[in-house]
Amino acid sequence: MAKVRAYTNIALIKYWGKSDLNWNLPTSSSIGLTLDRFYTDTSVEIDQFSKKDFFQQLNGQQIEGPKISKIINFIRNSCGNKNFVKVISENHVPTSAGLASSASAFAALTKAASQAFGLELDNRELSKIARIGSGSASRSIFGGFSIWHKGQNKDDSFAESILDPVDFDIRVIDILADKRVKKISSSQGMQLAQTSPNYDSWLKKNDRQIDEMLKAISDHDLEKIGLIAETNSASMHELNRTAKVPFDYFTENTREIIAEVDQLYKKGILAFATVDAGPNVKVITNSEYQEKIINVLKEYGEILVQKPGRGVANV
Ligand code: 2P0
Repeated sequence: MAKVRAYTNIALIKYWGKSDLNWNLPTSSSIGLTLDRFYTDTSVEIDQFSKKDFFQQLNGQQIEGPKISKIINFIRNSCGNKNFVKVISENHVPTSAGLASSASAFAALTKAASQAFGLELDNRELSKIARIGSGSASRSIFGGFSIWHKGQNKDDSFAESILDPVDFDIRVIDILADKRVKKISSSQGMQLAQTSPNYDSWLKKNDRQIDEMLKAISDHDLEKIGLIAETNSASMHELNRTAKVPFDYFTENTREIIAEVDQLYKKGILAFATVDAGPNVKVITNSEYQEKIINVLKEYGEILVQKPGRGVANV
């Protein structure tokens, strides 16, 4: 039996579109930062006597059966072992608050399943398999900053480490202002966004921002990292508003919190807002400014502060 823990990651340069639905190939490369508070523990055990796979989610959250099967079948086929497995998974991610658990869930499942089947895969190979379950999971294989290269085909779309451990001061503050589950899943949202007339120009801008972000990380320049991430997030949400069927993850709270973050930055506080496929804002900052930011934003909801986290590992 193999048991693995993987953490969630936040996208600084977002993945927001697919070029191949079956292999989950993205239209652009993306950059993430793995964090240290939310994680998934998954165990996989070969059951020689079972006639089918068994999946269990310990904390009552929904099981994404077809996607789990896709990963298990891929690993089973690649090692020629026909046995069935028992998968037990526990998410320590507040999914009801719109925080994504799929990145940590599929990263943990991929490493645990490959170990259970006796495969010794490096992190690059693991990231390709995790990607099939959920794109952002490819980045959660790694700790700290990582990049998921879009690639051309299923074999060269992988993630790799940029900087781990992170040797400078960076914090991500989650404001859990809106606890409703998102109405439009990431996969649906991306498909709609790809109908925007601005999609091609968004892709070109993303390519430029990848290079700018890599430089900002290598320079340890928190302000540049924050400014690029903020612009990148804003343009992802603008795409959604210009889709053929327009939609918006933002709520009134989202807009108010972003306005507060802008005001803080104008007062000289390093604070930058980024929003994923839900209404909740995450603020990029450092330990020097975190208390000032929390003081302003705590009226909007529960606050959680995260630091850079580790890549997949056995527990
Ligand atoms: C990201 N998101 O880069 C982007 C930014 C949300 C906004 O990847 O369809 O669960 O399973 O590959 O990875 C969340 O979507 O999507 C996501 P699928 P995933 O983190």
